[in-house]
Amino acid sequence: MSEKQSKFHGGLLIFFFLVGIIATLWIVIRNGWWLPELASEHGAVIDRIFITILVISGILFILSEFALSFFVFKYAGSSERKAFYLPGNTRKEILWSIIPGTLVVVLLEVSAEFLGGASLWGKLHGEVPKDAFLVEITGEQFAWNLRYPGPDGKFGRTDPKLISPDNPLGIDISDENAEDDIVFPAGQGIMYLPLDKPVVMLIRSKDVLHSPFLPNFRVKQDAVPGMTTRAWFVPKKAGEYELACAELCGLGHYRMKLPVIVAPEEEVKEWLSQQTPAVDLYY
Ligand SMILES: [Cu+2]
Repeated sequence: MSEKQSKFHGGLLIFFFLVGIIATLWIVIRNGWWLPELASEHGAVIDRIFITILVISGILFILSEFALSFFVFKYAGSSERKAFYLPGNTRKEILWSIIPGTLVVVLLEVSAEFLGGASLWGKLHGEVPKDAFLVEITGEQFAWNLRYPGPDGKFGRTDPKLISPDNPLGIDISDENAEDDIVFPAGQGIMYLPLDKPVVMLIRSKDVLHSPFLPNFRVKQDAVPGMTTRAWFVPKKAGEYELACAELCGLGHYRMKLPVIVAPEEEVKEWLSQQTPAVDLYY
């Protein structure tokens, strides 16, 4: 490669880097750069950790990209200078492994200990509050099934062998806990949640990996076929929100959204009492 070509390539790298920055800024200024309005109790801790990591890694990213483009440009191949062979330098290699390694550990410690990450993790993955509001969400390509436990507060048994077009979750209606369950087949439900009350979301999948994502509540948890995963949170702001699928699950992935409404508990109870229980659907 000639010296001219080489300089040209270095210049191109800087050019595309700048184009990337300008395009990113443009998107951010146009659409906003942060997650939608925070509406859950624990979300502030997540935001704090998120921003801290973003700022630190963002600064490092920009510095290293500029250094990279600068060196590519400055030390471009030259006909007057011979390329020379570097056999490797163990001391330097150890150094540039230890420095980023230490930085990652420091970042981890800072977010876990000082920003509240560890205790929040313990809280969200430990015992769920006893008086929580239950809702079950089951992903399938490409929509969400919903189920509420009904007045008894217990979900009835399900069996994959009972799944049919009329019984999309395979509810076993001979189980007494199943009779009052309220089922919304794929794409027909609303996630109606009580304000200021812990909500436990039981998460399942009928086919592949999905991931219910509630950006306003800073909640995201994978739906894994063959098991029930769980997420819980406390909605702190009434309003209308949206749940999306955050796991690329196939061609119709973008269609997997579900309306979410947060309202005072009385209103949610009233709405639930107007829905048809499983006993009327499956007997
Ligand atoms: Cu999905």
